[in-house]
Amino acid sequence: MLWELWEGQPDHMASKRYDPPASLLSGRPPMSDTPDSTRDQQLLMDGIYWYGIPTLFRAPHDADPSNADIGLVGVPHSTGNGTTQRDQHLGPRAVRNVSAIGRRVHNNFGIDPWNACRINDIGDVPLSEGNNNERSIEMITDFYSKLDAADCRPVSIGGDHSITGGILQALGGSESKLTGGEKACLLHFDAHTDAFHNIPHFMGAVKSAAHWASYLVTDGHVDPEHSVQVGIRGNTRSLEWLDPSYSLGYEVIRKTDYDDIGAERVMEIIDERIGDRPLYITFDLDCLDPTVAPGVANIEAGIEGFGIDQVIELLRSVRGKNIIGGDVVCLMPTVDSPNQITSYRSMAIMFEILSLIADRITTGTDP
Ligand SMILES: [Mn+2]
Repeated sequence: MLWELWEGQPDHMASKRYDPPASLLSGRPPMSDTPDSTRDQQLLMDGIYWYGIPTLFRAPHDADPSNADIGLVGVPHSTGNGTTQRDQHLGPRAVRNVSAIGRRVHNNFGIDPWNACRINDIGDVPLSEGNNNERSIEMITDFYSKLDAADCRPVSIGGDHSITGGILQALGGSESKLTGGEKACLLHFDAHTDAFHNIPHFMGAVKSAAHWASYLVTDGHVDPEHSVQVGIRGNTRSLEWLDPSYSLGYEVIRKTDYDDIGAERVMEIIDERIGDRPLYITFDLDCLDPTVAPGVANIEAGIEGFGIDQVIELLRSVRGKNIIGGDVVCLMPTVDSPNQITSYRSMAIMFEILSLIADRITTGTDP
């Protein structure tokens, strides 16, 4: 099929090197100014994942957050997990390798996010002390403070879930520009609550992947009363494992609750809970069923997880809300299937989140 496309191209395809237009570097290719053949060539090549420089979604790389409305960021961090599931720092590179194919329009919203606003690949957070989790969380916070100061909304790929703690220490609370000094509300997709505070550390990691949803509340960065944890499931070590979430004030919708009450009611709860407060979306891939997303850390196999359509529906239900950013975490490329399906799932979720933000910017309701 692809070969037929090439066969049908004029001779110059065979004789000329493909030169991406300089305009691609700005992220705004002037399609209408170019001959159709050049445009088609560009679209063809840009959609091939193995071609070219593997930035996230083939977005222009620009480390200055003041040049972007939405900043795509990699957070190659894995020592916050506390267990031996340490390959999560390979997540950003794995998504970079496939995400060119995700540079698409959003048919459901009827928008082209890439032309609706400025979306750049800001790069990876440099974590030169990666084996020191606490220092790394500080460095993540410093990095995102610069995005917050520049009104740049981050959509990030981790990394283990401890990165969300570092990110929201910058994005939520009295110092935050993106929230206007308010705490952030969370829409938290996960098989686990990550709200443990009855133990001081998780195998040495203090601001760990198991603690972030707790200390962000007690330190004043997250508003639990207007946040929702959804998709929680699994056979746990303690029958009281949800108590920390309840005592902090979170709404918890287990996967079995979702099955019982249905998607419509869940979306109503999310809407009522969050309203139009500043919202941050954090998406742990382990909320998906292992057959849907096999390459995750801390896999939960005993209860069926979400399908991809179910989480996409829930994500789209917050369309129009004031989303200050989001992340996708816990990708384990080293245990993914050979066709890298979990990296593609990560790309798909990132695309939904960035499209939600671009849609709000496009419709002019962004504050
Ligand atoms: Mn989890």
